[in-house]
Amino acid sequence: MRSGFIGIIGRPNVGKSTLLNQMVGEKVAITTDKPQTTRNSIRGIYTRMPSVIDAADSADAGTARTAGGKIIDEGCQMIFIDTPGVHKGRNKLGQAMTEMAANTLYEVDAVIFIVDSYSEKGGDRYVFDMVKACEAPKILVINKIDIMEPDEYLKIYNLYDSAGVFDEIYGTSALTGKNVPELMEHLESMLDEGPMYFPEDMITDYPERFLVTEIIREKTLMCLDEEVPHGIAVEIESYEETPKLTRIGCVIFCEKKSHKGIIIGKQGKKLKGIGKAAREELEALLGTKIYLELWVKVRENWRDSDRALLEFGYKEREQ
Ligand SMILES: Nc1nc2c(ncn2[C@@H]2O[C@H](COP(=O)(O)OP(=O)(O)OP(=O)(O)O)[C@@H](O)[C@H]2O)c(=O)[nH]1
Ligand SMILES: [Mg+2]
Repeated sequence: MRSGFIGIIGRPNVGKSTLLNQMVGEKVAITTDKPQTTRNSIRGIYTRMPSVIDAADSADAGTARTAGGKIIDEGCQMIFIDTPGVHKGRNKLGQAMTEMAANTLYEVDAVIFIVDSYSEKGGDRYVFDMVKACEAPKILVINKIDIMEPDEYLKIYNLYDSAGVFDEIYGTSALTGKNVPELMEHLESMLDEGPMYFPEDMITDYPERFLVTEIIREKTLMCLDEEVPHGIAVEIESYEETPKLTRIGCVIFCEKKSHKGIIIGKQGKKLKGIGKAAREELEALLGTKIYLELWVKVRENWRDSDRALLEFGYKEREQ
């Protein structure tokens, strides 16, 4: 089987997490229209088991055989690593996020650099230089072709093609799936023979509790505008599993008192909506009935607090 780790890197909001979900075929990472949604490196696993046909069905002898059968597909496991959007961090959270993305580049067998618009300088240039410096083979993905003018696509293509850094360039729509199978086929061809790192039915390696806080954060971000989303974090206060029901209590943190009011909404309506949407999705994803209780608390400037970053899982403890 071919196997390996593939990093997905780019500026915020270009569609990294949407592409990850499309390639894995399940929702592994949350996605929103707000930049800087992803705050951790998130692994999504695609596995295609080897397939063998019976000796009895195999007409031509002498070809590659396993015990009694002819291999028709040697199988593949690709572990995709979605990363936080690279940006100029104005606080410790932003710096930790960009660091996480940069570190991923050094632990993968291939890199997908993803862009969604034409820009020669600024942030795209910065990420491009990061990607260029890493040793793994690289693919450029020009995403959102479903809403991109052909002229812009061509400009992006020419800009990066002339750089001579990428093995291949794909135009995709991570949203509709256009050209994603072709991209995956190419990625597979870039990987060497390797072990199966994860069991066949595993699509991610993060714990259920992480999924819970992420889904709540997604639903919260979705109903907020502008400044508020960046200061949102979700923490589990209680988690109790019984055979019939999982009871979960979570705190949504924000940075300002005025934000708290916005999240709760008139007569608590907004918070209720967040809770309902999160509960419904979690019940579907976890396959169990859920009782979800949410509170909103203010924690000023938590994005500049090392302690808060550790507590919320946005920074790893130094060894
Ligand atoms: N039209 C269109 N929209 C897309 C496509 N891919 C992603 N989007 C949208 O772009 C927005 C951002 O997508 P994400 O997948 O969250 O982007 P990201 O790069 O992971 O963003 P960060 O985690 O913030 O760095 C969402 O609203 C997606 O629905 C695409 O191919 N076409
Ligand atoms: Mg993302």
